[in-house]
Amino acid sequence: MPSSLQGLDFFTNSYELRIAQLREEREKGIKIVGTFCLYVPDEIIFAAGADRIVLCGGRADTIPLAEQSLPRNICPLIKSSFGAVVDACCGGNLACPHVPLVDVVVAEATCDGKKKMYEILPDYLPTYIMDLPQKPGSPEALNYFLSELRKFGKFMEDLTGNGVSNDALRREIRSANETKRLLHRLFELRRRDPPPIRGSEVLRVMQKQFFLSPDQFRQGVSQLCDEIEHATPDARAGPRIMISGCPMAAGNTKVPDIIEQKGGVIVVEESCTGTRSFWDLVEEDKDPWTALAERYLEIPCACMTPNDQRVARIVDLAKRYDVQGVVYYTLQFCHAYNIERLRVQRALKKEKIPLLAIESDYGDSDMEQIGIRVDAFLEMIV
Ligand code: BJ8
Repeated sequence: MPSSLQGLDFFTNSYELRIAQLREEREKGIKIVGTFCLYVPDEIIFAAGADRIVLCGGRADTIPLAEQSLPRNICPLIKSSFGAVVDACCGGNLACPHVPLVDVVVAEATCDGKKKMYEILPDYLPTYIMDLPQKPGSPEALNYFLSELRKFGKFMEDLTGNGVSNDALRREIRSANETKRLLHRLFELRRRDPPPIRGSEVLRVMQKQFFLSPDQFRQGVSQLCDEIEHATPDARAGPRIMISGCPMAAGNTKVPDIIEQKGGVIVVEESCTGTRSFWDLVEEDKDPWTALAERYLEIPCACMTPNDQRVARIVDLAKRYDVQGVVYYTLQFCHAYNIERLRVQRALKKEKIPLLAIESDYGDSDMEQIGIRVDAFLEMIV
């Protein structure tokens, strides 16, 4: 069903503009950084005068190429991302325009699959790897991460020839916080009954957050919020659903599309393409490096241990959005999110909120089966 929200067209139409902008920047010598994870602070990249795009792959067509080098039984996001790099760097024809725009990849030590893929990436693109403390709540974690951020800042200075000053960092922290506040405004509107925008539409917007420039993205979200606040929404009756789990990179909308086709109403997503990217702001009134280190260590990613804050966040969001059921989404072979499901399920059970676990890849062979399970779940919770 086509959307009645015209503000969504902005995001579709801005794609070519952004590609042209990035090409122009490269011609002027501005460095473009490719990243794969929320843990790499955009604020440092922008403060150094560089630009960034996120290279996480959500497309299925780049996977066979990746499987020529990587094992088949690893997460599709890793394979899709790697396949796009190999294709672009070896003159392939899959027309992924993002990779050739990138001067360098800034990667991060998160899950095993990504870490090992990053060891092969330098065969194709210059790669810098930022380390992360695996126990972010430990007393040593903050200092360690702070030193990693400073090293990364130095790397960016050497790459661009620009200093990363505290003033520039503060400016970028304020800018990123502005984006986060706007997303809070959009997500707040989704608490309405019925919500004024579909979850699959919000996901497509959120995916653009990782591609558009901050200014472009804010313009689009702001216009969308203005429109929603003044529009009469289409009636959307059905059980209120939260999706929680792995990120859904651009090109991957399979599960939300199925949930909505079956009559579920998605009201919030606890993922890196949902609340995890914007929920917590960076403190603006302290040393900017420390403020960044503190905020980024709070990202509730299942690669970290223990990850109590994620479990608490999910319960909190479920209550806040009057959620009637949680669809727990794991990308195939993502052990971190898959195993953490158990703790999430127990916490939700205490609140009498049912959970449906779906593990899937980027193919379409399981669509019918997922549809049957979603159907049964929705019937159970109404
Ligand atoms: S902060 S979720 S973006 S690591 S690649 S962990 S799906 S097996 S993407 Fe992630 Fe950063 Fe955490 Fe977010 Fe699993 Fe696949 Fe690994 Fe993945």
